[in-house]
Amino acid sequence: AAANIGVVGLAVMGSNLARNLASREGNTVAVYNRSRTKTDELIAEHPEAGFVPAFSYEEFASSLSVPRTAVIMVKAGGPTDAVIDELVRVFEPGDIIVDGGNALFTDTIRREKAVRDTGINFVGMGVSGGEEGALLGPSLMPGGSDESWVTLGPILRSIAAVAEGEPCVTHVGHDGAGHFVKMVHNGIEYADMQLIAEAYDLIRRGTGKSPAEIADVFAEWNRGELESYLIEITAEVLRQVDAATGTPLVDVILDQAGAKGTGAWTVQTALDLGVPVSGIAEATFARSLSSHPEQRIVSGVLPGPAEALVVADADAFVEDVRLALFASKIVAYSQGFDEIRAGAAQYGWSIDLGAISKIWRGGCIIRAQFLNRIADSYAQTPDLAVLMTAPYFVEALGRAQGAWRRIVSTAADAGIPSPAFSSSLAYYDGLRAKRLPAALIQGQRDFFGAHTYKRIDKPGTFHTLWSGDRTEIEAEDTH
Ligand code: NBP
Repeated sequence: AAANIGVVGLAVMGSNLARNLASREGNTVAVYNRSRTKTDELIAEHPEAGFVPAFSYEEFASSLSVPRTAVIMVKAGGPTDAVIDELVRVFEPGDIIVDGGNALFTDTIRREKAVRDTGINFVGMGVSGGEEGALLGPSLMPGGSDESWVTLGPILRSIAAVAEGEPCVTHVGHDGAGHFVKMVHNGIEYADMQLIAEAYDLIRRGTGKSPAEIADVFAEWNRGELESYLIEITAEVLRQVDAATGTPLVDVILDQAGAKGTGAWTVQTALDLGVPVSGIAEATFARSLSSHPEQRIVSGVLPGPAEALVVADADAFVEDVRLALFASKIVAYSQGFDEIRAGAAQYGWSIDLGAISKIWRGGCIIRAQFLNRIADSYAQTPDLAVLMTAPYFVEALGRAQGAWRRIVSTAADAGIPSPAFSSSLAYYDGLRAKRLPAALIQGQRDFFGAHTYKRIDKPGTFHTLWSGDRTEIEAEDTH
């Protein structure tokens, strides 16, 4: 038993995570992959890592010191179940199995329960930052038991990204909490990317700036309150020139966005929880719309506005777009944190929302300055019901809302789709509204289904006899 930690699954994520682990003082890493070639290659290419290779699950188990700790990095779904079954067969009570793949949190809840019955600990862990993060320092979101965290905590802290002196890892909560939070992270990432894409599109169509000029705009934004990895890489992508054609790369990339499904999971889960995550939903649907060429009517069948967009003052317009982006981004994060709060309540997890914002400051795709403001907000008011009502965000939204409204209405007038900008603004105004037309919906529901309604002026539940004399009666509160 020479190794203190093992990795199963040596594709790009697993091999990089294994190398990251091996580079830390005190770690000896056992490695196993279903097909032998990946193991052989890793060992040959990285002799400095001192890996302990195993070629069967039995050999893998016996190469690990007790309690055995192994991180699975294989394809999510069936492959993960297959590996868990094998590890459960060769591991013993007290050992720890960590799934670092992109599992759906309900699968993690199921697996944790099943594995727990054997006395082995199971930890579902969200890993963000892609292959580079896995190698150099990811943001890690482990769930699982308190007992496993005692062993795992120091190891994970040593390999995680560091932001402002703090490792980007925290024990998120029990069973599926880590994968839940990773899922929402990805949902927020979808919203952030869509918002940036809408900003780019508006600037390009509104001012006629070239992609390289817009790259300069994003580089400038990255020096202010929007500073983030996604803004930074946006500038890089916009500046890239296609070697074959000499045109901006963004102009030769097919405009159909792919997705691996975590955005959809975030939205599906939010629907189940009854949490409006409209920014994330619009971002997910915008990718779907883009990737259905047979439905995209580009031949002028559907009429658009007669007038093209004319922007009189390009600098003022760009600043308006920046503020609209910032405000919409606040909404997207606020909705995402709201979903985590609701998920925690539903599944009985105790999740420190401030700690989550801190572990996203480094290593992961949505890393941003802005997350410090979220951490500050939860430090001030831990049970904040709506993140964006914290003083910092109220000030920012107040400063941005005029520009936000101008941009959404300009986009609508010009026929430029801005689903994430406009739905975020609608959400914002929905939260602000003193009275919502939900009252009318309750009236309609009572009319066709006797679903009853409550009144603003007295307690109780009521029904109007719509098909009778239309008097109101007091009703049982059954709906
Ligand atoms: P893949 O998701 O491409 O999975 C390939 C690995 O799964 C190989 O090691 C393969 O072994 C193994 N595997 C399969 Br497929 N079926 C197996 C089975 N039945 N038993 C044992 N092993 C099996 O690898 P990846 O891109 O490195 O991602 C690993 C995990 O990390 C995934 O869950 C992914 O969603 C997650 N993740 C990825 C990223 C990213 O940026 N790529 C970021 C965060 C998380 P073989 O070599 O024998 O075929």
